[in-house]
Amino acid sequence: MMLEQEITAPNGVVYIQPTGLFINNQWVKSSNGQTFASINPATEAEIVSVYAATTDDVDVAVQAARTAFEGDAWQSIVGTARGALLWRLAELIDREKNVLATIEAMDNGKPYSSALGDVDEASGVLRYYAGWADKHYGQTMETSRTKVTYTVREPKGVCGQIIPWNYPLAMAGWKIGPAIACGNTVVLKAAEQTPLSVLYLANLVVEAGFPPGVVNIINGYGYEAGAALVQHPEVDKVAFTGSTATGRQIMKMASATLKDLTLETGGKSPLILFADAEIENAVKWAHYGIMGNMGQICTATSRIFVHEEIYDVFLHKFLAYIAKTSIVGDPFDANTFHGPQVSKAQHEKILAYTEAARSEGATILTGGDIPAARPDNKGFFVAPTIIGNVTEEMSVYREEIFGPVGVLVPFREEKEVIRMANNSEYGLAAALCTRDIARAHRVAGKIKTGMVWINFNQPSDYRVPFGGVKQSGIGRELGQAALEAYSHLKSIHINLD
Ligand code: TXE
Repeated sequence: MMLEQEITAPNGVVYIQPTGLFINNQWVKSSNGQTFASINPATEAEIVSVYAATTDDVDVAVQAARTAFEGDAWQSIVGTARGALLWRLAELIDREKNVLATIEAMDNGKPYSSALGDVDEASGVLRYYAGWADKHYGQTMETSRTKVTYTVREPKGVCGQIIPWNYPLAMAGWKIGPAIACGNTVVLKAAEQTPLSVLYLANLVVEAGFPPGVVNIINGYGYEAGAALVQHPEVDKVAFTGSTATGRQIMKMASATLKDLTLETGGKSPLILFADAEIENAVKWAHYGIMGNMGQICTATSRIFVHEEIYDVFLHKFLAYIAKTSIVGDPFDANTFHGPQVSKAQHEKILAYTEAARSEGATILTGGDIPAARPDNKGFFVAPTIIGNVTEEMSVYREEIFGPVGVLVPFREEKEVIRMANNSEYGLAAALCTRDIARAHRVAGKIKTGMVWINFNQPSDYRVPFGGVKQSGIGRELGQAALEAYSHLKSIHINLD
């Protein structure tokens, strides 16, 4: 197999797809030649195969990142120059917007229009951290007349970054931006389901002028390449976004060398609609909160609590809104809101949840199955699904489904809904709608999550910290907070006596 292949995407875009491992600014094959196929989830057809890193390949990538980190070129570079590299990469991403969004839509299944938004997110976050690269520094502190004491910010070193498949490009931007701004070098591993867009990004890394070994991008299986990256003694920090189960395994593996960790894992986020909520707004954000990106958002509000006074009117409007807005179809059709799930495994997992809900006595209010109409009767599509009549013990209420499946739960008292919202092992995000400003602040303060949206839902902002509490993660990404995650403080004491 070659290291690149010409692809004609379903929308007619023709481009050259890299398929190798990107190490030291060069494309290489995996050491034993192993590959895996990337599938277009809308058609179930293979797009192309890519090389999958072995443990040995991970070692080569980590050594490249280590050599780059210790080397003069990177050690002598100042923040302003690192910022310039990130800025140039952002410019190139914008230049390649059409191709990148095409790859993302084809490989992930998300509508092309949303994929364009992901490309903007990737370049936006890189520009944001380009700005920080020379504005993150230590302090001088007064201790005594005979001493001078100051702190400096130092990079952590080689960062192993493992990203999921729901927002590949955007997640690559979230991870690479702060790491490079702080002066680290990285080995980034993409998810098996969506290997393609980050490989295209790798060519832009070279074009932007990054020294070899500073940004390395590989594909590979989680249990093999991912685990090797986490366990590698030369990796100083691991940043992971993915499932809570894998997060647990990573934590265990990282404990061997007490690695610094940032984990962004699962969620079962609540949306609370109070009786005084502006109803059309509530409907719109309830819909986006669970149907956006086909429900494959870590902060998806999959538990929707509705005050009993507005339950009936909300339900009526919500189902009508879903029917009108969640148009199922080909990701490249401009009318499509709702593409396929990312993979066959996810498709099956989601349908198993709706089946379990049915057999446990819940009521499927809409969806619950493969949509009646699919393009060419193919693709991993799941109909937008809302389930009522659930109990707090049911798996659809408790577990992260990561699909377009929400449960609707009536409530009467504020105290009661806060208890129910917090009754979860997760604590990533929450949203609430009310016109009562005191209630909004009070409830936001009582919800045990890392993020709360009031009178809207979901849109994160790269200027604002992102992350969870409880089993939804450790540490924060985005905003100034991410700089803490990618640098440590060194204290210098000078004796003047
Ligand atoms: O996730 P994994 P999967 C949740 C969601 C979904 C479920 C399963 O509920 O249904 O996870 O998805 C790498 N050592 N989320 O199986 O396994 C893997 O290669 C090191 C929520 O795809 O967590 C990929 O790059 N790495 C989530 C990444 O981890 C390992 C987004 C994520 O895969 C590894 C995705 C190992 N042992 C799924 N095993 C969110 N928080 O947004 C796997 N990986």
